[in-house]
Amino acid sequence: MIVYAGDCTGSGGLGISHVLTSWQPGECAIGADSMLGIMRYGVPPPEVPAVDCPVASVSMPLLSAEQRVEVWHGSAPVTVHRQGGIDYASNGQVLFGVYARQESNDCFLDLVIEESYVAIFELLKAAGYPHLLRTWNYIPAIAKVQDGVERYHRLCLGRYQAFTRFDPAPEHALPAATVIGTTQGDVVVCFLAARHAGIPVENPRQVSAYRYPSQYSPRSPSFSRAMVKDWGGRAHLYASGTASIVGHETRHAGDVRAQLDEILRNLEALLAQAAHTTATAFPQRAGEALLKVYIRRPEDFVPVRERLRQVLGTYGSVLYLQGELCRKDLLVEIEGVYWR
Ligand code: 3EB
Repeated sequence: MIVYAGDCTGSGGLGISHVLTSWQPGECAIGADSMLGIMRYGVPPPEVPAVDCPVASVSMPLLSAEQRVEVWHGSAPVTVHRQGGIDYASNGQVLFGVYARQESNDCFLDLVIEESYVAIFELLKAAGYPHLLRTWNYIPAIAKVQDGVERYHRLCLGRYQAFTRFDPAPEHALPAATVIGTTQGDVVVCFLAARHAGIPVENPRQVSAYRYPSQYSPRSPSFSRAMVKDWGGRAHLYASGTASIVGHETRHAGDVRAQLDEILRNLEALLAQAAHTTATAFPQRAGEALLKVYIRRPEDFVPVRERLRQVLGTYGSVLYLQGELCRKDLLVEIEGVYWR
């Protein structure tokens, strides 16, 4: 049963749907042969019907009662591959991949991440989908210190190394991204790539993450605030995990409600900037969207949901997840797919 379906019409279109985990094959209007990938969240992750496509299993509690998974699907049949630990599916225009890696004690996270991204870039080049549009990085114990360096900082370091190896000046082609901490399980990197480039968008209210001062990380985070991609008739905007950050500083430490309102202002500004740079309007409340809301403390779920419902009404579909955020003072973060 599809709860909320994104667009998947037109040639080469890409759709994203939130589907109840209780769905049975045949009951779901998405053709099994056009599924590019599934992202499932839960501890343990929910069962999904056996379909031949990459499945990301993220050990992260789903706070909403309704169990849903996110399905990425196209309008063309996919071919599915497995190569060096990476599962990926492509359909001629878009490639969706999942790289899940178990960590060993003798390997620091920067090296794990560098190797993962090098493998991803090599795969994308070889497969003919060289443009990385969007990544999701789910990392066990993201805030833990590993040999004197916080693991999020190690992630930034390893990611930076990999990006600069393939492009000495990657600032203007960085993908949108999310980095969230999990409590257990593999390092999971999901990614979306295309044959043709998208347009990265920055947020005028925020310092570009790749220009953050070094107090946040020895190497600045390699991501853009959003990526706009025209799939041929339909345009999508992938908003990176957006937090209560203005300039480069956290705002409203300790106040989840004020952080949420700051995030909504940031998303508003991001969508306005996207309209300006790409000449495509993505209205925050009149268009369509799928959102994922990451909440640090489970007790903040109900007030956050109440406030979001107040602001957004019944617009779009929202998954509420409990995860650890990259900075200790952040309580909530929102990522989104917008389309029109
Ligand atoms: C921030 O804006 C909040 O390192 O890829 C959000 C989304 C954050 C992605 C990343 C980090 C990343 O800095 C943290």
